[in-house]
Amino acid sequence: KAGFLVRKVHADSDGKRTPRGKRGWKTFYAVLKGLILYLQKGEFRPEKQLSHEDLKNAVSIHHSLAMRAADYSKRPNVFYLRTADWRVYLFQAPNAEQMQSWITRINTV
Ligand code: I3P
Repeated sequence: KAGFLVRKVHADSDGKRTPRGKRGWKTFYAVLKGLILYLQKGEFRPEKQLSHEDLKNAVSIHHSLAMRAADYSKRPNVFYLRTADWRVYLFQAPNAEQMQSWITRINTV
């Protein structure tokens, strides 16, 4: 599965609140391959090599949980992703259908 997602980092590993200055929304082209959610910045080209930064942004979804962010109302179609090491991300999908599709795919790998 692949598509554009806008990401906000809410908590770093061990659940520590991500500090100010690192909490802004950023657009990525997301590709879910196996247990890794790759997040590529900039224009997407299938043949493009993943940059060092792309690899740093990759998220392991092994033992992670995705769920609709029912308590977050500033933007529509937002879901939480909580990873095994207690990072918390918010992801905004382009529409409700895409949001549900990402949640289902992440939770059923
Ligand atoms: C953050 C940025 C986010 C905002 C966040 C800010 O600033 O403005 O958009 O979240 O608020 O800290 P920065 O880019 O300097 O990290 P919202 O869009 O959800 O308001 P927060 O600290 O209350 O999460």
